[in-house]
Amino acid sequence: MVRLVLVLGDQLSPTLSALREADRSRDVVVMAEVADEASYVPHHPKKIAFLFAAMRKFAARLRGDGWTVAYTRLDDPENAGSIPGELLRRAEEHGAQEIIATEPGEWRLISALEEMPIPVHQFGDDRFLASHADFEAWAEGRKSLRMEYFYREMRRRTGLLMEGDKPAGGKWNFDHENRKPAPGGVDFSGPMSFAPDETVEEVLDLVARRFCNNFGRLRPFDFATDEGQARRQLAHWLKGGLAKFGDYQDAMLTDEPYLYHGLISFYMNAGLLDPMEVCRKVEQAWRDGDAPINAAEGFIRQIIGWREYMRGIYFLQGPGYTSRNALRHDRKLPWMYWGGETAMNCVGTTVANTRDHAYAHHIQRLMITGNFALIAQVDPAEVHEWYLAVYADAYEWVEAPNVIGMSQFADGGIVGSKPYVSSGSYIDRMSDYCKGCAYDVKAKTGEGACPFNLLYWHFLDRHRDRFEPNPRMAQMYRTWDRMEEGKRRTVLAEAEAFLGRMDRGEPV
Ligand code: FAD
Ligand code: DLZ
Ligand code: SF4
Repeated sequence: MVRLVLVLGDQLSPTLSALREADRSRDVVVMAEVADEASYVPHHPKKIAFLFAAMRKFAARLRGDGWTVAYTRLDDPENAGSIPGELLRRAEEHGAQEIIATEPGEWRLISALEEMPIPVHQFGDDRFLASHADFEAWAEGRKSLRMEYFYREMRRRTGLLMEGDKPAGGKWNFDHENRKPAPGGVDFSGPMSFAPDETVEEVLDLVARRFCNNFGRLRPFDFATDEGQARRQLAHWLKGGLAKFGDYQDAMLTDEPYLYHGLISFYMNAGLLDPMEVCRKVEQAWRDGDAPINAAEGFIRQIIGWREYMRGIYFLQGPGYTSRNALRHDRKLPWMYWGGETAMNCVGTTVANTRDHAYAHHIQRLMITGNFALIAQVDPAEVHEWYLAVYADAYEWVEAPNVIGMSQFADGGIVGSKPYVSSGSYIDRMSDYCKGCAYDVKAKTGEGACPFNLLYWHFLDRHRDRFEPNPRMAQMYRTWDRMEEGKRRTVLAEAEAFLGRMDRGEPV
């Protein structure tokens, strides 16, 4: 009896567990561009175009490998509009009574598959190193789930950067060497540019027609859209970007949206690149003397540490995680996140990068847009929706723990031991944004004072009961308390006035 094999838009890997379980001589692969997936948040047009183009090319590849593929385009008149709808339609068409799938990366779709009237066998997604059972076993009985300990276990398990049972270079973590401020210039050309071929052009026309009101620029579009191109992008970055990745990981520059970052999360998350293969290549570059240990270790930590850890947290915490709001923040996301006017150069630049490229690098996401939303006390559910929509690498399994947990502290401290908040001086140290800003980063109060300086203290003051006992934050409260009382009152009043203007929709 024929079975259907579901392959989702972020499951474009030839070694996918569902494909391994299937029989290519009789089973039918189902792939579908559907309105439900394309609109559950207002995705950036580049994200939709990337996925549809990569899906179409992957379907062609599977056909070339001898699979029967039932592929539905968004504009097909018989398109049922959802993944379950398409599966039912195809099951009837092919007389299938059983479906094989690899577990999706969002609870929403896992439940939809569980509720199907035909049996769906969901196999684990073993493109990740740690299964749910592995992560649960690691988390069992621990008082706190800090990434660092999980990461060490992953190093031992994979053997990456290990010398026997000791970490290469004598230390597990070289993070303190990875915080250099912004360099004067960047001697890496950034990601490769892939001219759209016929398949990509067709998709770009479709996306331009159907998603023209979504936030984000569709063209120019130059992403890789198949495995070969993604591998070329990886090779290009290994050669030109990796060596300085560690040093300038936390730096930000107005005219350099990519610095030394890899731009490979789009491709790994969609299945075009295998994370372990990426890590092995990075390790080899270090062994060959082409990259220092702080770059190789820093990068591998992001993948086998943070990336795996975030997924573990998402599945461990369950479907309710995205509605956590431990700090009870309830402000609406300001219009400037959707391209509205702002005089804050750091926020304006990060949002403009996001609009143009469906990308911002980690420290922009964490310390600019994330930091501002947190100290402005924005509802984390709104922040979560924004991040899920605007970045081409965003799927809930990785976005939610980064936003709800790491960035907004809305999970009450599962991912982070303290909130990632800063005043303007951190941004000034790590970027060139303040030089071109209408606000004065050195001014703590008064006309033109940097809003980060006001909101930082306002946030800490509001949450004193929660954060003062935290030894890692005690120093911040001591500094606040040393400030003269009148000045403290001015800071709080000016912060309130700023938030009032922002809430009224005035440009800030
Ligand atoms: P590089 O800087 O070159 O890093 C290498 C790789 O490490 C990335 O490709 C990524 O796979 C991995 N990585 C690094 N940090 C993390 C992390 N914190 N969590 C998971 N993987 C990590 N990453 C996503 O893939 N999807 C998201 O939706 C996403 N949302 C984020 C939201 C916030 C608020 C923050 C602070 C971070 C988020 N990240 C997300 C993590 C990180 O910002 C991106 O993975 C990274 O910017 C991707 O660009 P890159 O490939 O150039 O990364
Ligand atoms: C993100 C996305 C979009 C925009 N469109 C589709 C689609 O039309 N068809 C599809 O199979 N997958 C799409 N995806 C990816 C899914 O939303 C993703 O598989 C789930 O969110 C689970 O990670
Ligand atoms: Fe951002 Fe403040 Fe610097 Fe302006 S002065 S760029 S608002 S940190």
